[in-house]
Amino acid sequence: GGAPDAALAQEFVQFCVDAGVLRFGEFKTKAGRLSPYFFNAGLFDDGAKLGRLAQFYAKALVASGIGFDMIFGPAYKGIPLGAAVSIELARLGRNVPFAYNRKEAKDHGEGGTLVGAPLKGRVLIVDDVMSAGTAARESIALIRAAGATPHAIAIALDRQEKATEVGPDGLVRDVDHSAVQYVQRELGMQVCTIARLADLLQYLTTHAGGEADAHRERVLAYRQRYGVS
Ligand code: OMP
Repeated sequence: GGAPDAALAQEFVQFCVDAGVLRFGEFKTKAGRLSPYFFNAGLFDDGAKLGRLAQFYAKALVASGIGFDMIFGPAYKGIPLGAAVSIELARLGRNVPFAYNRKEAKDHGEGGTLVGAPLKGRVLIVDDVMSAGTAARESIALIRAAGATPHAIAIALDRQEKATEVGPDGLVRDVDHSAVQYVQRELGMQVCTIARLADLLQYLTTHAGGEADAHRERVLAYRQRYGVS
């Protein structure tokens, strides 16, 4: 784990802005927060962009030194990501099994919700973004239920914001740590991230002037409200 490589992170943020994957405006997150920026991995929408994205994940993974036995791509967005990263790692001489899940169980044919290699050993989850941590919790539960070990998570962007939890009263509340910090500290998992909110802010500082200044102000205000240190 650890902080992402600063130069790789800047290169990645630039790539995401150029591809229109990283946008500024007003967006509602899954946790119901009004965000001034949004990372839409669905917009890595051609072979060249997916290939380049996979290279970023692979570089960050190799640099992290994280060991794992197989890759799991959670439905839906993690499926092409996990596939692309598996292909890139195999190209680099590191061929590992790959699996993914369906959101709906099939009632015919192969049955079940898991597709691909059997889940076993130390599993690396490949996903797009971590915000409040709901998606990560679901993947971890699924891997455990299959009898395998959720060992590490690779994501493109760590939004570095407060995770949520369901209190004894059944209400969802913000907590003082991020989802990434939670899976690292409480679950003992390793997290590999290509870029974080801090890298996005660095990018906006480097590209100061014009629209970037206004974006930076709004992102700073958002971080003030929902961010963690
Ligand atoms: P959590 O499950 O709250 O960690 O949110 C992560 C998920 O939110 C991602 O897998 C996306 O589906 C979605 N998301 C983005 O894709 N990009 C963002 O910039 C923010 C979110 C989000 O809704 O928080």
